[in-house]
Amino acid sequence: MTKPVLLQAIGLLPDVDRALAEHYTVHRLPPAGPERDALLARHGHEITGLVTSARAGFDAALLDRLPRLQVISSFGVGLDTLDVPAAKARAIPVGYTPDVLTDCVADLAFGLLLSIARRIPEGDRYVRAGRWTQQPPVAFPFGRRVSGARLGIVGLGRIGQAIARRATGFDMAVRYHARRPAEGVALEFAPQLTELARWADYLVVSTSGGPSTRHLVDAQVLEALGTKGFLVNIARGTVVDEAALVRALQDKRLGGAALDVFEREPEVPPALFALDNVVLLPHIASATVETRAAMGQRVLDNLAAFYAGQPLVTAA
Ligand code: 8YV
Repeated sequence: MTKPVLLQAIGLLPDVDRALAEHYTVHRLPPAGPERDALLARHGHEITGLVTSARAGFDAALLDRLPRLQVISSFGVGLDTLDVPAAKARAIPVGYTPDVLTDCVADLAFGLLLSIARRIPEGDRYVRAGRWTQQPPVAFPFGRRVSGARLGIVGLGRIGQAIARRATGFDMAVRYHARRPAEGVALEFAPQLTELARWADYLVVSTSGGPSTRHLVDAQVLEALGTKGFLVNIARGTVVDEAALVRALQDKRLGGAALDVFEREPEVPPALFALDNVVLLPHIASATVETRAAMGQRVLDNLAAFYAGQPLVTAA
């Protein structure tokens, strides 16, 4: 039997790439330019499956170059870089990897929350720089309490709910803001995000990205969060008005921020590098050995299901 022909837009994990190469004929998509055009001109009409990721995405222009495309399998839960409507218009199912990463992303939200509140990275820098033993001594500043504090969650999908569950272990009061109240959830719903920010000690962003949430956390929301409040973002950089956030942090009008994602990542505003009231991570919320392996397996399982004539395990 001939193997189905795939286009792979991005390398995933060595094991997953090996499994793809074993079960399929794989063409790697070169970066935009003449090489890509040549590959698509030569092989575009053979390709029936596209492997991509939340980072690499796909657009309608690429689909136009793949006239026999039947299935897409994406590594990641985010859909903001995937033109799902364009795929739906062509009746192409889009697989993605929700659920398997929920716990690790929620764990990292708490890691960031504790890091900024208790000044953990700053304390690490203080010890390494020898400031603990310095004479005369330089006192390490106090952090802020997490247990029993008020947590506002922006977006109460799977990840937001997992963050809320973790908050119960810290005896936190939890409220959330979303487009509409979540069904079967006992938490208090905040229809106005600025009101939630005014109330909260910690505001964690866990909503999806894309045009509908762009700059949802704007200057007004940051002002409402104020010097008593901390912003944590494990969702998408685009949800926060980054320029307004940088200004608020520089002017000390916000307690602090802990960020795994950025508007133009991997570019991070250099103004943030000099500030102690911010914790910066390189988009690692799902990056554990276990979770990345599970995400890779789901990419394979979604493809295998499709080529066996079954519905995808998880389709967008
Ligand atoms: C990954 C993510 O970094 O799942 C997502 O949407 O943003 C992360 O888990 C990403 O999928 C890697 O491409």
